Parts: sequence; structure tokens; C-alpha cells
Amino acid sequence: METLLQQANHMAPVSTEALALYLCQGENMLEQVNKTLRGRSDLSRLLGGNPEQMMFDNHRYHFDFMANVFEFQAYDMLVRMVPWVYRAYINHGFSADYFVVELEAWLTAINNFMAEDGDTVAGVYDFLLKNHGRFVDLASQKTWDDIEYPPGDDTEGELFYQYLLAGDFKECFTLGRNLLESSSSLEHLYLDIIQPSMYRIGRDWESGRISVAKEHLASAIVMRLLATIYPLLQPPPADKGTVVVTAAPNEFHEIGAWMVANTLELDGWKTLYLGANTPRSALLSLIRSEQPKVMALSIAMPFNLRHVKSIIDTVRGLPPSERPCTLIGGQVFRLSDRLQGALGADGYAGNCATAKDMVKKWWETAQ
Ligand code: B12
Repeated sequence: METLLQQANHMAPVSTEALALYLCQGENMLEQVNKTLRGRSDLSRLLGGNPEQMMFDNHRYHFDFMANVFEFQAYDMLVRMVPWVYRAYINHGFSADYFVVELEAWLTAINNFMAEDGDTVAGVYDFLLKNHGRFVDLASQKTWDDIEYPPGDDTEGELFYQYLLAGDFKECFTLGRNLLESSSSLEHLYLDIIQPSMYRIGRDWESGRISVAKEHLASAIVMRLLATIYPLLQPPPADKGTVVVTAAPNEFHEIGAWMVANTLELDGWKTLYLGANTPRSALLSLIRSEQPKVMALSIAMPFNLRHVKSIIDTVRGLPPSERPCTLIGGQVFRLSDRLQGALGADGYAGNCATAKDMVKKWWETAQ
């Protein structure tokens, strides 16, 4: 991984003009890539019997992802993401050869639709193709979310995870409530029990060990839990001001943002929590009408980064008296060291506890 990161760092950045052309020709290139792949006589082998739609979705994700890599010059994000893509698709039946065929199809499309203006973009695809074997190797290695518990472990974290796998809301609720009664720490429940369990569930899905339905079941249980456990606590008077917390446009991961919202509310903030996938214009008009002190945005998926940058840019352009501090967080920031700075937010926090600390510091400074 380190060697690849170093090599990637030496690749030429994609200019604003080349990115604009890549975006403008996106639909044409997508159509050509889809057509090339559909025309393959060995398509069924490449897809491992999966529906063609899964491949079309992947091509669109790929295009949106690459646009973000180019915009933020985040080649480290590319190197960290590709093994994930390989792993997830290979574990769900795709052949590793599919990626070679796909990347070659993109390269041909780039040459057709971008000509010499696409040289730097083509260079990135050459890099991916040249290192295909390394990416296949990396895909089989352990990652940060391979959380292993010894067999027979009966810690609360392991039990909670097992209850989630079993789809047992009642047991999850009882465990959560008992923990809260004994420690009174919502952050302990969130950070040491629920969060790692959900990371494990994600890894299980990625490795093909559990179905999409089981993953949805686990997230639904956690959301029911967030809604039912939190009211057992008494938030203090909301006298610090208003914060708006939301997941980014097109961002369906909302559990992390919800934890941030509850944690801030328990710290005395009036918290407007908007949930998943809030459209840009709706969010901005709420910011103008409510004039919160903080706008907190959650991002898990790399293809949503550009939307978030554009929201932050707009908020930064508001008159100082109406401009909230902007706070960002979410799993996308594991993929690149560049992103925290590149999005232009006032702060980044890695979890709901550090988010609370940062917002508190801003509030104390403003007093
Ligand atoms: C549940 C889940 C879903 C659910 C979400 C349901 C919901 N209502 O939230 C659904 C089914 C919708 C979903 C969809 C998808 N998912 Co999903 N999902 C997950 C899963 C299993 C758990 C997410 C979660 O709740 N984690 C627990 C929370 C508490 O952790 P957290 O998000 O990190 O939040 C903490 C911190 O990051 C921070 N934080 C978070 N937000 C913010 C915001 C601010 C302001 C601050 C300061 C801090 C902060 O504080 C939080 C609390 O401490 C993860 C696995 C994982 N590793 O998390 C995959 C995962 C994130 N999903 C993944 C993928 C690929 C997808 C899909 C593309 C799948 C698909 N093919 O359709 C789509 C994308 C949809 C979209 N456009 O957003 C991948 C992402 C891979 C990658 N490298 O990018 C993961 C990692 C799974 C995996 N291992 O492969 N997913």
C-alpha cells in the first residue's frame, strides 16, 4: 500500500479544465463503457452471474468517485478505495478480470471523448491498470474494520454484535438500557458498543458473509435503538444556541450524524437533526432561516464530497453575522489526509465525543 501511495503521489494533477471536460463527457463515456462491457461474450463469467444492473451501478459510482478524486487531487483516496471495490465485488462473485476489462473500456472512452485534453486522466487509468495485480493482493488483506474478538468472548460489544446478527431488537435494547443505567454514558454505548458492531456488520457484508437484508436489519435495529434509548436521558436546557446536523446530499448513512446530534443535544444545544440525504437547496434555506451557530455535515461516501464542498463554499460566503461554523465528519475521511483541509470547513471531528468537544471549544471562545 505504501509504495502505491508514493507512486500515486507523483501522478500529475488533473487540471480544472480537464475535470470539466471529464464531467461534461461523463454520460457519453458511461454509455460507451456500458456498451463495450455488454458486448462481451464472456460477460456472465466476468460478473459471476450477478445482474448487469450491478455493473451499470458500479460504472456510475466509478465515474462519480473519479470526479471527486480529480477535484480534490486525492490520489491517496484512490489507492485506498480501489482494494475496497475489488474486495466487495470479488466477494460478491465478480471476476478480478472484470476490473481490467472495465478500466480498459474507460481508457478507450477517455481517449475517444477527451483526446489529448484527457492525458492526465488517462495517466491515472494507466496507473490503475499497471497495478491491477497489487490491488488484487491488497483486496485480500485485512483492513482497519476487521475487528476480531476471541472465541467465547462475552463482552458487551460482542454480545451486542451477536444480537444484531440475530436481528434481536429486544436484547439490543435491554443491553443498551442496562449499560446506560450502570454508566450513564451515552458516548460509551455509542462509541464502544454500537459503532464497532456496525463496522463489523459492514465488513461482514463486504466479505459476503451476510446478506444485504441482514445489514439492513442491523441498521434498522440501531436506528430504533437511537430513537428509543436516547429519550431515557434528560437533556439539559438548550441554552447554548442552535446546531444543524445532517447527512450530506445523496448520503444515506445517517447513524453517525444522528449520534453526533444526540451528543450535542445532551451538551445543551438546540439540535436540528435532519437525517439522511438532505438536498443542498433545502439545507441552505434552513441555514438562512434558522441561523444556527454550527452546521455539522456527515459524509461516508467519496462520491458525495463535491456536493459538500459546494455547500460549505456557499455558507462561507454568507455575511459573518449569519455564517455558522462548519463541522465535518464521517468515514470518508479515513480515505485521504487531504480532505479535511480541502473541503474548507472550520473543523473536523472523528467521532461524536470529539465533535462535542470541538463545538464546546468554539462556544467557549465566542463567550
Ligand atoms: C448501515 C450501512 C448502510 C445503510 C445506512 C442506513 C442508515 N440509515 O444510516 C445503507 C443500507 C443505506 C447503506 C448504503 C450504502 N452503503 Co453502507 N454501510 C453501512 C454500515 C454497515 C454501517 C454505517 C454506520 O452506521 N456505522 C456506524 C457509525 C456510528 O459510524 P460512523 O458513520 O463512522 O460515525 C461516527 C464517526 O464517523 C463520526 N461522524 C459521522 N458523521 C459525522 C458528522 C460530523 C459533523 C462529525 C463531526 C462526526 C461524524 O461520528 C460518528 C459517531 O462516533 C457501514 C459499515 C461501516 N464501516 O460503518 C457501511 C458502509 C459505510 N457502506 C458502504 C457502501 C459501499 C454502501 C453503498 C454504496 C452500498 C450499495 N452498493 O448500495 C450504499 C451507499 C448509499 C449512499 N448513497 O449513501 C461501504 C463504504 C465503503 C467505502 N470505502 O466507501 C461501508 C464501509 C461497508 C463496507 N464495509 O463495505 N449502508
